[in-house]
Amino acid sequence: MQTAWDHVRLAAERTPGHLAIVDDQNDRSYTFQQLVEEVEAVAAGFMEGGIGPGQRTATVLPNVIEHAVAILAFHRLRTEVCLVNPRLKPEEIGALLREAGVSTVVCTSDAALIDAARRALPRGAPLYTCGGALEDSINFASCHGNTLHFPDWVSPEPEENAFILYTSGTTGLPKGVMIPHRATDARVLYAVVQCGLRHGTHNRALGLMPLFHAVGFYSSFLTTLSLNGTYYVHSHFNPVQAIEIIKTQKITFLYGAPAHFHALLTAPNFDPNSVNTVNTLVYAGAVMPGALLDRVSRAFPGALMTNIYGTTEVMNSLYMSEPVGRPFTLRPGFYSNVRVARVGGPIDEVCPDGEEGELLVDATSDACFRGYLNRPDVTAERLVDGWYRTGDIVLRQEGGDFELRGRVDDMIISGGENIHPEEIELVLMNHAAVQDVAVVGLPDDQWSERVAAFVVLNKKDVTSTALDQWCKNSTLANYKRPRDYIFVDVLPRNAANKILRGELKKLSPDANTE
Ligand code: 01A
Ligand code: AMP
Ligand code: MG
Repeated sequence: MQTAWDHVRLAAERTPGHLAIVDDQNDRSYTFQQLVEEVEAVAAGFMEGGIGPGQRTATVLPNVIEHAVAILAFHRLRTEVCLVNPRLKPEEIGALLREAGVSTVVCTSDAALIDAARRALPRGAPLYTCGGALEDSINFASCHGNTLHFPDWVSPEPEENAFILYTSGTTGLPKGVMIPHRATDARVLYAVVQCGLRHGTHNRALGLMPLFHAVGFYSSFLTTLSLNGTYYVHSHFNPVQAIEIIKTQKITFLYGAPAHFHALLTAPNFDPNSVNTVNTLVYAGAVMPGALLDRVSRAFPGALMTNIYGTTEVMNSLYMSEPVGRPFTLRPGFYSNVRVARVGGPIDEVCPDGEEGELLVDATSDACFRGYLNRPDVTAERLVDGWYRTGDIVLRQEGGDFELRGRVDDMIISGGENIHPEEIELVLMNHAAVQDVAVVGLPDDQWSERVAAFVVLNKKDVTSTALDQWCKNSTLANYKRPRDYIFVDVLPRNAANKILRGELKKLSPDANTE
């Protein structure tokens, strides 16, 4: 078993002088040797701040270079790292940090976030900020300890948590997915086996995917470093700048959500000649609409393209090489053992080929998570007798390929982010003018699915702009806000009073009347 830190330090032994990571904000870059030294120095700084093995730590950061360093330094100290999405509102972030019982946080220098983090931490706990220290926080840039007496690296037990990654649930706080160190190798290897990567210093990756998601950390960042390639930091996604980096740095490996590729192709400076060094193009997180798939493949004619289906919980399960013309077709990956079971039925009620059912994934694979933090109830629902219930509806074709058909639940995937309608409905229902509301995902070229709210107003009148402002002022993260409001007289419901979301999806958003 190699942990993430092992992958990086062993890569550094192989090519100490090769560039490991390059920052897009300033001139900073680290060779593998310098990266190891930087991580050790920061880990020593954390240790002087009282951080040590067995504790739970957290980051709330975009893809800045400090984020990569902080994660590795926390692993070097054998802490369990909670990676929290900085796009969540401070109130929700604070609740997650409290729930996880973290001993320290590295976050941005946003005052409201610092305040929320401070209130979630035990009294006197160190709080590190990137981009300047505020109030009683410590500037991360000055977190360098003395490595002279720093303890030698002791590998953690395979079942120790490397990470707590978050995935949103129907209601309430996002669930913490506990990922052990033994999962690391499998979570890195699948991309090498299935996406056409080879070991070597020729690999140059642009870090499009957020480091706080499974794909961003394991498949983009760690895979690149373990191959002795160079990871180019992209601190805030900006398609114009991304194209500039691809061109000037001769990027070879791009791993993104469909929404990243949509943005790149629509950027004013996009030119296939600027991106022709890309030879490995991978997307994951959502279906890439067929029309976009065609455009991407024409824009990157020299790249081998792979569609990767996976989950935070079990990582890669299905994939498709050269997906053009078959956006919903996937096949099992090299370590996956999957089955299709009747929706709502027991796990051994396997559906015959050609029949829709829920995709179950072998949970005995090394890549699999250990359960949800503090949520034995949900863990027991999703992890059943060695199988993980994905919640995705698929159909197995006779030849062994799988076709993705939808979701068991009402989850929307916008830009590769999961959004549960219930969470948004709750916020909108609290508005005085809203009598009834249902949120659904509508097909969208940019976001794969876009959030739309069908609203029944009571006697009070309200505009969609006012409802949007209401959401902005709520605890809901901004990216979850509805992009369309459609005002209707009544919501279609069945005899059991359940909203018929399928019927709503058929209503054209052009029916929007403000
Ligand atoms: O009205 P405003 O100003 O608030 O609009 C803002 C944002 O709210 C909005 N926005 C979004 C989204 C979104 N996902 N859906 C709808 N709206 N994200 C942002 O866009 C306006 C501009 O805001 P921004 O902060 O500048 O946004 P960008 O930086 O341009 O963000 C767009 C991105 C596509 C980059 C961002 O959504 C993103 O990074 N998405 C990728 C998410 C991802 O990494 N998904 C994979 C998760 S791992 C789980 C998984 O699926 C998997 C798959 C395979 C696991 C394992 C395997 Cl093997
Ligand atoms: P998460 O719950 O954040 O780990 O996201 C995993 C979910 O994203 C899966 O259950 C799928 O619904 C969706 N997903 C991930 N990759 C793909 C893909 N390549 N195509 C379609 N849906 C995907
Ligand atoms: Mg942006």
